[in-house]
Amino acid sequence: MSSMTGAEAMVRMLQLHGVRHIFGLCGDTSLPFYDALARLDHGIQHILTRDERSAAYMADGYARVSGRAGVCEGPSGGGATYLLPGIVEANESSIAVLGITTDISTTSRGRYTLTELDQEALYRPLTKRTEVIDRADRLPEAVRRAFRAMATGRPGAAHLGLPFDVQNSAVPEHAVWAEADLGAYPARRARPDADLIEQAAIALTSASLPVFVCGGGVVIADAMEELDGLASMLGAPVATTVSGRGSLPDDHPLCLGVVGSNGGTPATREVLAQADLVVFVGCRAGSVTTERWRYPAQGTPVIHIDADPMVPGAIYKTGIAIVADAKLALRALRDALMLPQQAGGARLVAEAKQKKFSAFRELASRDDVPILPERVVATLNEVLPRDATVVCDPGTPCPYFSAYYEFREAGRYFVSNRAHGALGYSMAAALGAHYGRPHTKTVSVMGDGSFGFTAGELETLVRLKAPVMMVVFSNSTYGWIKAGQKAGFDQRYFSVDFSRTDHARVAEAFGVKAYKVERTEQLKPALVAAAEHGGPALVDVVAQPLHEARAPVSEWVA
Ligand SMILES: Cc1ncc(C[n+]2csc(CCOP(=O)(O)OP(=O)(O)O)c2C)c(N)n1
Repeated sequence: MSSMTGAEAMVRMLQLHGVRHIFGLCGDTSLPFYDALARLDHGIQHILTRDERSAAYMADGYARVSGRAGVCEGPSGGGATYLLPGIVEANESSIAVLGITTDISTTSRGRYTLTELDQEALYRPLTKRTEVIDRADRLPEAVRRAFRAMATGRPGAAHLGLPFDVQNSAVPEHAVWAEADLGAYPARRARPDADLIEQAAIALTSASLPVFVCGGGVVIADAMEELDGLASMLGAPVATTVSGRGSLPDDHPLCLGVVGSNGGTPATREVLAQADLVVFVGCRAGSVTTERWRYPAQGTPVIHIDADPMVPGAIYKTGIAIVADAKLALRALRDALMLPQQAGGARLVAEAKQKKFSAFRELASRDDVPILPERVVATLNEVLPRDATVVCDPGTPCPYFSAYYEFREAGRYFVSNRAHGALGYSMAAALGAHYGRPHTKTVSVMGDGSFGFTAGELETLVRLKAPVMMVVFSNSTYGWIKAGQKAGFDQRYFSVDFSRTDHARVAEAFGVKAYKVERTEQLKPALVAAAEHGGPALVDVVAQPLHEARAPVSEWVA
């Protein structure tokens, strides 16, 4: 019987699932795995990172824009703990990410071996599936289980632990096979119940103003066309969560934009408040989207479509709960509707947008120093190509780009880590997104707090010559928290300010093309030059601090 090593089998199993990129960082327990990657012919590019947190964010960014599982890896001990933030973000955001951590030998357990920890216990609450592979002959089925867990039902993250001795043990070749459909997600989609679709179609036809609230699930399920068809037939406004941006293009007459406390505005909230039927699609209706469960008001009739059976009914009394894939459910609903309705959504959407954008445009036209965030968003919107992907960190970027950046394509062109909102996500996620969609422009927008978390990856961007553009809102404070102290704690500012860093000079020292912008007349030329630069480029914008800005944020505590 012919065989290969566990490390070789892992490489082959990834290859068979269509993996083309692995983001990771080396360690002693990973040596056999790295050696297999070095020796075998597999077509997988290994992207060496400077921090495992970044590796996981890269895998996440890659998976979000490509619809394929993202893979990251790190060694035992510190590598396993550093990979966690990205794994949990992906899991809670329903993104298929596989984290591989190598581990000490099974025979060294319990002997105070350097880096020993219970990896399964560590990853269990944070993933759909975790497994430390104790027997090499079971490695292929463990990898298949991980891909099945990531791609089916509600997608999410999985973890595999790969002990050192297992990497060197024999795996029979006949066990090494994969079901290639599991490399993309969602796979094996659940169809909706026909009776519930009929009931929902009746409810939609009877409502005078149905309003959709779409979460990330619509784009994940690639249900944009079906949503457009259904909403257009009804004349119903389509609101989204932050992660749901791209469910419709922003210039669609029914696209209301973001609702909720982070990126929602009074004008978008007013439309939602008028709904006599709310249809949540691929959306958890969590604290941010519903402004702490207040909009829509409790008691509003609700239809909820979600792949996860635990979601509908969690927050709102739900008349019709459809547990199914968003694409299949929306298509079935559209087919079940007999005649086009006219809910007048387009007029309401146009009025709301007029209100929302008139205040924005006034601020965006000002030449204030420090530069207003509105000016940065508006100028980037002018400068970037229509299919650019914008990856935003928390702080100033997320609410501003959620509310005001106009994405003209349907699909995943806006990426933000909305499950946990950890600082320092966007630079790495943007690099991953670049590999997921290499022929379009990718932009990371961060606060200076986030820059401090992730600056080491500037070297990665330079080494890879990745044409990722970065914009830093430099305000020398953890502005979001300062804004919370202003709004809820009587302006008792405590331990939120830090000193100003010259981010452009830091970036230059790494070899990044960089621009420092302090006045509005410098802004557009710098953004144009950075966007056109063929390698990594950073624009450091000295910006109005968030606590002084008119941010589209209704609650600073989510
Ligand atoms: C890892 C992590 N720690 C703490 C927080 C809490 N937090 C949310 S926003 C924020 C401030 C962000 O500061 P910065 O990146 O400078 O952006 P600004 O708000 O100033 O625009 C902090 C500390 C977080 N989101 N992530």
